Amino acid sequence: MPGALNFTPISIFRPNSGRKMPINSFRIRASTEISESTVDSSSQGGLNAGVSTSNPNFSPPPNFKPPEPKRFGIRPDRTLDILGASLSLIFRLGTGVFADGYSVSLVSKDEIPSDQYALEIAGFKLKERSKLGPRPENPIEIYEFESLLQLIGILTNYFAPLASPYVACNTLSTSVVPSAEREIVAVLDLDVLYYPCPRNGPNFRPKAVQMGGKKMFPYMVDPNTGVSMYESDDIIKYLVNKYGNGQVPLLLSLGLLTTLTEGFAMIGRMGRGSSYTPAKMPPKPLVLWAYEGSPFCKVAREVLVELELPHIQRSCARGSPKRQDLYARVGHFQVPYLEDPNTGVQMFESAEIVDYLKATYAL
Ligand SMILES: N[C@@H](CCC(=O)N[C@@H](CS)C(=O)NCC(=O)O)C(=O)O
Repeated sequence: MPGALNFTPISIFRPNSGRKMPINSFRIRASTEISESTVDSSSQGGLNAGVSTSNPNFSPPPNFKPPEPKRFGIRPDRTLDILGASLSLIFRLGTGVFADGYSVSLVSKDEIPSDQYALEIAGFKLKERSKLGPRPENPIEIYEFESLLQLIGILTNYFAPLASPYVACNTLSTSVVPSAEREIVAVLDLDVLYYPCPRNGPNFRPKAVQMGGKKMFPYMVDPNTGVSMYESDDIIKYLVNKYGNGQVPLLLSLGLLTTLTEGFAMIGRMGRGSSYTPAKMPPKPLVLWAYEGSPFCKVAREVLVELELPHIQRSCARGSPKRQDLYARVGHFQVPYLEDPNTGVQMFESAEIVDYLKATYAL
């Protein structure tokens, strides 16, 4: 049966101003320098490297058993967390939920073979597509953390001159808005090696300062080109020019409105993912299949950041072809999905992922 319903979302993209990459971006040697310190370099560069191996120094909690996946299910003790994390869906109008050029049609069940991923709704299946740009060979590397305080600081700086005419006027951009760059990563369907830099984090925060020369986050390194830079705005423009169609999503280019809506979206999480919880540093980055728009993924990722655990995010927003990769491998698609090459654990379910990470790594 042909598509009973076709839906292409209203374009939230608009051409950017055509500005090239910022001229003040500079080049550094990326991954090799980082790997010297804490993370096993052999695990970098290959996304699936070491996923099924484990390290004798790291083991899952006693009697650990991966939980059964429950799609869209919320563990009762986590309801408030998921509701809080869902605020971004409202304030950010779904930015970070759909991959670039997303379109969908509702088709009959037998139009999509059972070995192909497709979400089933009321006896129909969703046929989802996207139009993606050139793919980077190695994951982009980003040093960052969630910072509600940082955002409050930006807004205070912005509004202070309105209250006092004697204070110099500030301009506002999405420059250091922490979640903006995560949204573009989902839209462009990029895999990213995150180096979390929570407040008081002893490892990657000083490393980023050493590499880039400034105590500022996010800080991005593209090991494919050797380019590195600060400032969400510049990172976003660089990524859409290099790995997208050159157009910055409208909701990421609205200046004050972007900052305000990102801020409101973060309020629901009350500063989670911003401060360091002492933890063991594993030799290999964990792998999290996730995307920014998912509240379930958000709560899992926050804990990775708090514990300062380096992780590769395999982005798989709606329309991502990587959904099929996970489906083919595991026989089920659901995110978040965690692969820990340090213990050999592979698991679904956000609440249990949070418990697992704390039990395995927190000191
Ligand atoms: N009980 C799961 C729910 C996870 C979930 O339902 N995730 C959604 C994304 S927000 C998903 O993977 N949906 C499957 C699909 O879109 O095909 C958890 O807490 O992790």
